[in-house]
Amino acid sequence: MTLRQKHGNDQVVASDIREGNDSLMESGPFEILDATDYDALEEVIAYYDISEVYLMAAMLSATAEKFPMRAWNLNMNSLFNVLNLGKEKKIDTIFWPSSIAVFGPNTPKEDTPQNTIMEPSTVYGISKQSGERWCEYYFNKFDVDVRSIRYPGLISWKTMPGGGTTDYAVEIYHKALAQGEYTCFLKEETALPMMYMDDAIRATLQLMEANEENIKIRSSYNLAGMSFTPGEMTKSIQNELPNFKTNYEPDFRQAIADSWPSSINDSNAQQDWGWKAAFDLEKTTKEMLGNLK
Ligand code: AKB
Repeated sequence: MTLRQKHGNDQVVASDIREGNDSLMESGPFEILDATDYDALEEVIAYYDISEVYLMAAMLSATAEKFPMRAWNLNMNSLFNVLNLGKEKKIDTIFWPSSIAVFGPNTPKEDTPQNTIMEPSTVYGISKQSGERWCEYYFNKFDVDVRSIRYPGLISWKTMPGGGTTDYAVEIYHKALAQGEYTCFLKEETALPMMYMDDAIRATLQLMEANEENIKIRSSYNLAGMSFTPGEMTKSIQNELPNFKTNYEPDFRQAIADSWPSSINDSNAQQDWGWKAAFDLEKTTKEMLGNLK
């Protein structure tokens, strides 16, 4: 939707394996498309004369643990399809999201640097780490202009979370308004890197609009927004809803969260393309509750 505002509704073709929400369907072209189907992708690219692709399809951390092979197929083969279209010069530029999930239990947890130990212990993390290697390989070998960001947990009021470990940070706002109480699947003190959707979109477009020579990292850029715990998020909601209460019942996702950083160092993104986050926890809570109400 932001790309449509910037470039015009008909300049941005949305797609998915099922129909999108009304505003997406009514505001511009939409294609039912399986990103793992190379021929179908190539056909849509040729039909609309597409020059730039944002490949957002992926199975996230929690669901991927349940369906490892389907996750690997989706996360890897959709990427190879798009990278190969870039190699054949059928498209000019690619955006592909990586994640904080590329980091693992041996990674420095605080202020995690851009280049460090990366031994992810989840299917999702392994697929994103592999994807980063392939992005850099296609850039070095075939001059494919692919750009990537390691998204923290993203928080939006427009879209329900999609099977990840940071999903609690969205669910909690819906439950706070609907029931005044939420049962969190992570421990109260589990600090994780997070970002409000507006910041994530602004960062993605800033990276894609940056001059090619400024893009020094062709695997994926660390990106920081904010870092907080479920306990801190509960306090920020209680500032608006004093009677709100969170219970804590950690499940299998706790082990995933424990293998991830608490905070991210994004000095490269700041230096190379001028990134600076705008949303902290307090501002995010006001935005989320304000819009969900
Ligand atoms: C997940 O929790 O799996 C995602 C992510 C951090 O990439 N939200």
